Amino acid sequence: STSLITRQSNGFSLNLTSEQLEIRNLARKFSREEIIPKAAEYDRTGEYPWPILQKAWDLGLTNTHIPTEYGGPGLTFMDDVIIAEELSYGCAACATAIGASQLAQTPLILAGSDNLKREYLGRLVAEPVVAAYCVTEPSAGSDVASIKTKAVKKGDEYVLNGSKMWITNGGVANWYFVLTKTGDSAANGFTAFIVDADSPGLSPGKKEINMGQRASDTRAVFFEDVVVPAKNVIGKEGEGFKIAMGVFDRTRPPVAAIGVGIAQRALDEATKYSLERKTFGEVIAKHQAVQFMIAEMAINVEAARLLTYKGAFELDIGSGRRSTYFASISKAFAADFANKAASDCVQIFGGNGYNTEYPAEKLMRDAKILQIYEGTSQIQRLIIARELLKRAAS
Ligand code: CS8
Ligand code: FAD
Repeated sequence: STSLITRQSNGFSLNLTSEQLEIRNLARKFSREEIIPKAAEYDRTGEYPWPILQKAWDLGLTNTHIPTEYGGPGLTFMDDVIIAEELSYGCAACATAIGASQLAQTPLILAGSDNLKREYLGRLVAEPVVAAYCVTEPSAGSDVASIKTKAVKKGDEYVLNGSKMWITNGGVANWYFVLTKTGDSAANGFTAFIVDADSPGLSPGKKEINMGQRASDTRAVFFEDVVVPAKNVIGKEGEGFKIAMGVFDRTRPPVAAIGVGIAQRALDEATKYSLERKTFGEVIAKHQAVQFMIAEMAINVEAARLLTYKGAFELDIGSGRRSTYFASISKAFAADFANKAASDCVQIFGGNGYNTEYPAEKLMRDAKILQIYEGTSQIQRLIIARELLKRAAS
């Protein structure tokens, strides 16, 4: 893959390269033409947006991190956040369905054996199927180290028992990344696996009916004596926790990008509406209180996008240092601001903003989960403070 650094050898630049602009235009056109017209209907029915995913796959807008040696496009994180923003501008549920599959691929790309990569990344390249990332459990979300799903080694196999909760793509995945507990400490007591969806004993629960992103497929996933070959361990036994944390460092900037997409859409819809709607004899855009809400949205959209690019840039420079700090800063800022922007968009639409005939309320429902999944806004702050204090103390 072409790294951002080699593309921008003149030093610091806020210009997108011609290649990045091309990628953005492709994703933008797709989002405007194929996603926006159908988003409200998918939201209403909760149907999984397979036709959209299929077309995104055809265009090369999914599986972007899969390296070229495994048949993928090997794009950069910068490319990825550009795509994620455009897709979520159209519909955040579609961006999440695609993003969750990329989340599941990341541990494999990061730490999987060549054979595992060939097999499981290969499937995603061969046809438009998706994967899922199973960490959270009914009694453990923020506190990953307290998960209970067990993997017990028997010869050349492991037997998995336990249940996962809130798994995106839980009912539609071809394979699952699964974090299990195999020892005592966070540092070396967890083991990560790739598990085939058709493994006997693995069963997804019912589709959860959520507040927003309703076309995204969220389910519990149950494991009852599921036999997994030892070759499906990612990395080595005991390395799972650190692999999962390393994955979040790489997937939080793309989640931030979903927030930027929602916020930009909120700004655009609010601006357009403010120039149409009249009160007291003039368009509401003439009222300073409305202008200030729009200006505030613009300030924060720009800031959220820059922080997201910074998170991606830190990953693309590949210096080997942990990019935990910027990943969490971008995710926390964009997630929190997307909620403010969507709420202000509803406000500018007035009563119409509260109604499903207009796009504003969906943005607000879709934004909320960004403060919860991939680590809550509180957990991002905990991580940022830990990173900061660790540096200050050293
Ligand atoms: O529990 C951690 C945490 O991140 N919690 C949040 C959980 C979370 O984000 N869940 C998301 C689930 S997936 C999801 O929601 C998908 S949404 C749908 C898809 C959308 C796509 C668009 C924590 C709170 C950060 C840390 O927990 P602790 O138990 O306090 O662990 P620590 O003591 O900090 O660390 C234990 C060891 O791990 C090492 N570590 C920690 N962070 C990292 C990173 N990289 C590598 N290694 C790491 N970032 C740490 O150093 C410890 O090892 P030592 O050897 O002891 O030094
Ligand atoms: P809890 O951990 O119980 O937290 C409850 C509240 O307490 C939160 O406000 C939290 O911020 C706060 N809190 C907890 N600990 C602290 C602390 N130390 N300091 C301050 N505040 C704290 N998980 C996956 O593994 N894969 C997926 O694909 C996936 N997709 C999801 C999709 C959806 C739609 C949803 C709803 C969730 C998804 N999740 C997924 C799970 C998600 O990551 C968790 O819900 C999230 O990490 C929070 O965990 P929890 O729900 O158990 O909340």
